[in-house]
Amino acid sequence: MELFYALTLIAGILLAFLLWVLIEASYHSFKTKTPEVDQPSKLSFYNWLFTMIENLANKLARLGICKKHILIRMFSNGLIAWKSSELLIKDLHFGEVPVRIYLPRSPSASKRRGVILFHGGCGMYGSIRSHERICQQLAKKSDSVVVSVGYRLSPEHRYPTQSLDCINATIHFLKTAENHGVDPDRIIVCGDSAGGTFATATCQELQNRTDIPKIRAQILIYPFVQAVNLNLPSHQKNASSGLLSLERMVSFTLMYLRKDCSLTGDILAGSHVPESMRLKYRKWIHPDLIPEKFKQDYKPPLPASYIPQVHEEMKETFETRFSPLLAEDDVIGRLPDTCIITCEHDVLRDDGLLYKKRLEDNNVKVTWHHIEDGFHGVLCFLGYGIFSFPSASKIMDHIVNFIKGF
Ligand SMILES: *[C@@H]1O[C@H](CO)[C@@H](O)[C@H](O)[C@H]1NC(C)=O
Ligand SMILES: *[C@@H]1O[C@H](CO)[C@@H](O)[C@H](O)[C@H]1NC(C)=O
Ligand SMILES: CC(=O)N[C@H]1CO[C@H](CO)[C@@H](O)[C@@H]1O
Repeated sequence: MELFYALTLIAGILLAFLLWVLIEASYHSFKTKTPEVDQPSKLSFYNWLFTMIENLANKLARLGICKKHILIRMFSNGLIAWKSSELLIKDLHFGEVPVRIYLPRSPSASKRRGVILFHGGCGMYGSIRSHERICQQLAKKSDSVVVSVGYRLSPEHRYPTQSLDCINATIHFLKTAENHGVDPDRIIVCGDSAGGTFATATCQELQNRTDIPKIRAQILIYPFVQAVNLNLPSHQKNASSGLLSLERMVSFTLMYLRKDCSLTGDILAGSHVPESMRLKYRKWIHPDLIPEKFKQDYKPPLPASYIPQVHEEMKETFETRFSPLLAEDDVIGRLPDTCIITCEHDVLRDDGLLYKKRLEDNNVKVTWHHIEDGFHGVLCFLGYGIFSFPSASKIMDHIVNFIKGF
């Protein structure tokens, strides 16, 4: 009998706890605006769900039950996907790095293209599993061999382990492509969000290597490319819409670098950037470089007060591995043909626009698609049927068309 009472009590406490989390999450999500995306109520629901999980994760972390990123990681992995019968799917290691390779089963007269994909998730979330549907569709629709890279995640593995794993896996693929029926001269790197950062950082770092084939092209889907200015028009306008609010982005960035989240306010204000750097990077990162049609309602922010300790703490954000937009012109100009996807409802929209401009100014061939009703992270819903969004399929079609050009 006593056991019964004890169990009821525990169940009661758990229920009350869940209810409390639910109410608090709903309160928060009512404060956020719903953008004019395709299917806004669906996005609101996901935003509510994500906020709820984040709150629960925060509470469990405070109670010392489990670290915050563990629960969010479980959520970001999504549901297990069916394996397509048109593909041969194998788990391998490229060097030390776990990868999953997707090989079309249909015979091919010649060697196929290869696509190496780095999943997004701020370097802390996402996995081979979270991008299973994306990779399967990519392999089938573009008739290419796709390699999904399971790089090690932060905070367990400190920055820049993620980049290094991506680079190592890419080198391995370039060297052993023929073993997988892939033409080593037709290998394309691809990534969404932070995966886009790793993709372009990989292209930058490998550009002068003469011992491996050259990367043929890069596909950057709403990439993160700089943390110098977090007051660009897209940061300002969409600060609290979609799944990635500006605050969430900055706090994830801090968690990724294993810094104290209390720095969020200072970073948002730009206190980590000394005046000399602000002037140096003005020619690459400035609202003046954003086309007029993307700047309605933009208000120049108040000048930030520079705090040397914050700069010291945030030094990594000025490395090109972290902010590839800060690479010099001679590096940018050597990058391969590029496809950039930007979404209108995305705090990182202007990162994509500024990187596009830099590439074009340095004579790199750029194919750009802007998804008017898209939001950050939308591609991760691909393949979930009625739970997905039309703009996810649009992005897939654009990248498949781009890949088919090689
Ligand atoms: C990357 O590859 C090099 C050379 O094969 C190896 O020495 C290094 O340990 C690898 N690094 C990682 C992070 O796996
Ligand atoms: C590649 O070589 C060029 C020419 O020497 C140089 O300007 C550029 O900085 C090099 N890129 C990297 C990533 O080292
Ligand atoms: C919710 C919100 O404000 N969304 C806006 C994001 O930014 C674009 C333009 O920069 C607007 O069109 C959206 O309405």
